[in-house]
Amino acid sequence: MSQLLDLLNQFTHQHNQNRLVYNQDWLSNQRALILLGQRNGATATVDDYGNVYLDFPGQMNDRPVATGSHMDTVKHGGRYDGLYGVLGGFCAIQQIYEQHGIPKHPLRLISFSEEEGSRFPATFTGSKYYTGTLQTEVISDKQGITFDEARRLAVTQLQQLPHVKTQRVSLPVTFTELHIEQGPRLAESHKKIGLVTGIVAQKRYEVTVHGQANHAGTTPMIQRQDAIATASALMAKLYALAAKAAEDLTFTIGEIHVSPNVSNVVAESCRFTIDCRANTDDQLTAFVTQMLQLLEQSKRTSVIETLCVSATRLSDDLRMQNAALATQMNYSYQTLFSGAGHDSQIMSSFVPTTMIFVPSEAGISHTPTEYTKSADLLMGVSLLANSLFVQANG
Ligand code: HGY
Ligand code: MN
Ligand code: MN
Ligand code: MN
Repeated sequence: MSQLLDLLNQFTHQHNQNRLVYNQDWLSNQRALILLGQRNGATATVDDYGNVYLDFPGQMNDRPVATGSHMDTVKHGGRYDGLYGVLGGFCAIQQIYEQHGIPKHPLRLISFSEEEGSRFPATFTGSKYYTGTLQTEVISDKQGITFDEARRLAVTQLQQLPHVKTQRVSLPVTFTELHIEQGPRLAESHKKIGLVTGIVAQKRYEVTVHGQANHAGTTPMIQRQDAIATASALMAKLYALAAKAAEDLTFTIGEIHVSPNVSNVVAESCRFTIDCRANTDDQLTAFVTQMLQLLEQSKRTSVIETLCVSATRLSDDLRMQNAALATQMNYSYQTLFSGAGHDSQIMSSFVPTTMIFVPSEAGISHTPTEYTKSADLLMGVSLLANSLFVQANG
């Protein structure tokens, strides 16, 4: 089982966590995954968005039971978010063939191309493309490279690898995603496994406050249209509004871009992002309605919605099956709701879907200090292996 730890080291070079979709680290990891799968009896397929599917044989040649997660991570991210579900899924499948031989139904490992929306302002593009729910529009990264240019360049290199199929892939029977919790609940409860009941509703926006560039020394305060002054007053009001909202609501301004961003020039524009989430669609809608009214009242402000995902209920049957397995294995577990978004949110509209969490030390994630103990990583893989084994022989 140290295969998982070796693979994590190999796939993260122990330093860089900049696996932004279609960049060099992303490409080398997807390539390494394809070669790893082919060396272990899998048929590899790469679709036109760079999702990698490794199909392992079953005694019957019917729809597979699937596991997987996303290969990309946020900028300045951690070692485990997404990648643990891909490599842990691979190790769990290997465990089944080693210990039990060929299962009745085939098994599929999916490495989704992109989930985070960290390089381009588009999220879940891999699982949305897989499920046929992706609305494409022309978008570019901060260097002006378009999503489609980056996609074609990277995916062509994967699709040219020997023995790689290049087609769309049909949906599996079920989907199970292994993931770090990325929050504090398991660390606080000292439970080893989290079985996920549902995933938050999420909306993201891009807000631009327009001002007028001018001289920092000669422009009287009363005559300024200072975009930073307007934006910072607006942000303070938004945080105050969020503080009064539903208890589980989260409100984050994660990015701020100022133009021209020069110390002796009054700011011409200030663009910032909003990420807000709540356990139910109603709670989120109630907050967002007030938030948009606030933004409308503010002068010279434009707002674009960049993400909208509904709250998602995951499969109770699969979760209860995993609870029974965890009990048999003597693994302490708790059910919990996910404040992080996941590809399972997209998959669950099409096939029965469940998630298995392992603890994040001190609940930290989306930073290089993201950490999960090896023993916890391996327990997650063992439970996943048993879960997939039961499903693939059902
Ligand atoms: O932002 C999230 O919730 C996830 O990590 N994409
Ligand atoms: Mn590297
Ligand atoms: Mn993430
Ligand atoms: Mn993730």
